[in-house]
Amino acid sequence: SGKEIWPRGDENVWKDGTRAIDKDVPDVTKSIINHVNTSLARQAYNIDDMGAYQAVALAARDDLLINWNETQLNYTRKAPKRAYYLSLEFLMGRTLDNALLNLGLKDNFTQGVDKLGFNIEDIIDKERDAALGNGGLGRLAACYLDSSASQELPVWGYGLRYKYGIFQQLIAPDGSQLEAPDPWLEHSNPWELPRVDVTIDVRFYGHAERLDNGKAIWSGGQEVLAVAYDVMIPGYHTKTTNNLRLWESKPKRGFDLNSFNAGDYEKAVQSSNSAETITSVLYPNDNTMVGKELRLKQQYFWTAASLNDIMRRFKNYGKPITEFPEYVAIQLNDTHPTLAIPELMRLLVDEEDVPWDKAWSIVTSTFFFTNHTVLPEALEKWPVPLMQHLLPRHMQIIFDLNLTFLQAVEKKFPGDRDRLARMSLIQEGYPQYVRMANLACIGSRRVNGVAELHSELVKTTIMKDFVEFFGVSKFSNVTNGITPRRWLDQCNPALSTLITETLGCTKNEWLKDLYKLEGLLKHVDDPKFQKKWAAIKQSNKERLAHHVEVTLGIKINTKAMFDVQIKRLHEYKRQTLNLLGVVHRYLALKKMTPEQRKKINPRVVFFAGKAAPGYYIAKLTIRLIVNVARVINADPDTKDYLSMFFLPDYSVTLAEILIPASDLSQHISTAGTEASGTSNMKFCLNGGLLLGTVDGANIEIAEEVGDSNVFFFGHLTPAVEELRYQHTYHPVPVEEKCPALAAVLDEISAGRFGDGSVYEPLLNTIRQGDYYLLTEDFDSYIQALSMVDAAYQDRTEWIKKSIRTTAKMGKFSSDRAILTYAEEFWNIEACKVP
Ligand code: B1H
Repeated sequence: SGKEIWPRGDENVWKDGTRAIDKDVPDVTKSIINHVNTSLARQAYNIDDMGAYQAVALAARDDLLINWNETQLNYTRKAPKRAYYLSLEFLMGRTLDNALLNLGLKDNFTQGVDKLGFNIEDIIDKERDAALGNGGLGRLAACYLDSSASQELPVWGYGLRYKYGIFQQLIAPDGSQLEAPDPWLEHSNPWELPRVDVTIDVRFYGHAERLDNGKAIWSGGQEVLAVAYDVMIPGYHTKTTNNLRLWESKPKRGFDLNSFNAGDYEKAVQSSNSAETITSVLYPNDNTMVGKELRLKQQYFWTAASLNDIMRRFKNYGKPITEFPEYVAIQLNDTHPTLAIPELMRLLVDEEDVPWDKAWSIVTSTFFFTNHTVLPEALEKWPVPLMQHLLPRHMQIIFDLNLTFLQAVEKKFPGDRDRLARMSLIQEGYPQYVRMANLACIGSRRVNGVAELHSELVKTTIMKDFVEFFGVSKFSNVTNGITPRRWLDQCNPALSTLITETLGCTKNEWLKDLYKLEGLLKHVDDPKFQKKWAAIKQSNKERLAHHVEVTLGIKINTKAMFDVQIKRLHEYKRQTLNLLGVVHRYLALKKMTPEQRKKINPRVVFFAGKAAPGYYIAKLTIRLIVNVARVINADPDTKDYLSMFFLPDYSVTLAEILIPASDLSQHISTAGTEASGTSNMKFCLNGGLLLGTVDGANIEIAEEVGDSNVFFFGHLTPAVEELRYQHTYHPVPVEEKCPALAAVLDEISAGRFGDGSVYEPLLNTIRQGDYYLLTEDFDSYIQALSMVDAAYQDRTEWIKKSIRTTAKMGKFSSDRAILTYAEEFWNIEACKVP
């Protein structure tokens, strides 16, 4: 006791005890059995798959923890510049399989588990997804964490520990979507470490009293506690194991003793309820802003806790506060964490006594902002009265920043009042609104979009004035990427093995340098290789068919072409276009003679995806898909040639089954609306061909794989605005504009797939206004589908296209993307664990 030098006691005893024990198969079984007996208090005589999963997870976790500790200690010792990825969503999926593969222990665990009488895949299947995200934005954050750790970069994620992730989707007997809560934490979660000692006080409401030189005191209101939960993020074949810190909200005092003693029990518990509500649920909207007060509370709670934590860690470095940006870079994943900007100003000015201008220069050297959408309905703006009430000090800071900023704009563009109104952080009106994208832009060092086309659109539309003010060099592009560990090695192990055998390098080498896939090109014409390639696709299709048979009780023809569209339901993504295309095909098949039909390649169309619970048209689309599928699948004339399925409750785990099984995937958004898309990359990496519009990352995929290996259709982005104008001011009836589409709509209205009147609101979005331009693109879509049919007739040529596609996907590794952020924005380097 009283010993100042750490470690206490005998250093060698500590060191000897601190090493990974799960190495060979006997170590693995010993560790699993130990966890069965001690952590779970069970025995060989009463352990089922679920228990085995828990014990195996704990055994794997032991190894992760050793690495995690070493990594964090190393960061503390070397004190490198660190980057922080602030995201309200982390769509992680399952962890066990990924952890075993990254640790290089999958084989030993497979054998160990086998010796104990279990099957590793059954055990893996017991895990629930961590689904703390809506779609692409959340999954991108998860891929970036995997790549950061794999590249040994000192990067932490910060997010919220929602008690309920994205809702569970059920399909009612009438075909409508129902939502149920996702209680993912019901069974204990072995992948998180509660840090009851790491807590931060977060204030809401109260009042802000101005002092001189820009400072203020914020007091009163309500304080809640943020408690840290740490999630280990292992890199692939490296010791580096990074951290994802998720905050949970707790009441600061369990009971208000005054109210309690006065006999008002309910009031005493109420304050604790409202504190706990903050992190209770993920808002289920993708690409849409819903201005709920609780959502704003989530955003502040999370950014305040994260920034305070980051500040505390920076202070441990013992450097002067002015050097903050030399040690800290913070990436804002869309505008959701924009409050971090006024929050850092508040910390610096009010608590660290930094002069206002110096504080602003620290802030604007620290933050980086990624925009993920140009859709107007997704741009965040918050009512000033709401923000005033909830965050009075931050509202002051925003007004003060706005004044200085607009003065600078006025100086550069004298007398341009319209420009001032457009660029202001405040949108005038009753009420006024705070424009979060404007604030994120002026508070950040760099602003980027997520694919070439999207980044151009950011510069020419929503950020046009800001480009003119700051200069174009502040704005750039980082095309999204995906991790090839999860999205090839883990979800498609047979293909991964074939690739390794073929490339003549280790799996580790090509998974960390994905451009090596180009080595497959030499083998495109080798019939033996083609045969192996095709056999793997076939067995993945059978795996999917098996899954569908088990979950839906339906048998699928695995010789058919598997045509897949899986993504959040949204009008701009145009699932309706695909659906109407299927109906068109169905009607054509019905008109054929049995002889004619025999020449048709059978096709199975898969849909999956969730609709935001309040998005009426998206939910109606699901209902129509389900009911059209019922009719088509039951029709004896056509069912051998065309069938269609809506797979409920789309998730990361379901994607891992669907993607390797697809022959064709559809990414058919109205040009200019899908910022990037990332599943397009996943399908192509797994040798599925792409049918899409000239939008988002589809364009760059085509650039890589060559136009002859993708199927493009539809109008281009520059035409969209003009066409929309025509639809608004010079509408032409669908019957005239696109008779083929009109015929399809009429069949639906006439009740061919159940009561047509139910679907009128959906059909009317096309008949009137047609904002997403289905009538403009339908004919070329149908044409593209026949090109797909023609191409599929020549199976060898199709397989060659498939191989070429995989071979040219190197660019789309999230390692490339994260290294771009690290080198061009954050200025951080790899920090290797010795
Ligand atoms: C994307 C979102 C998004 N863009 C608001 N924007 C949300 C906006 O809960 N909210 O309020 C949630 C999500 N998500 C997606 O990001 C794009 O649509 C994709 O094209 C892109 O690939 C993905 C990752 O960059």
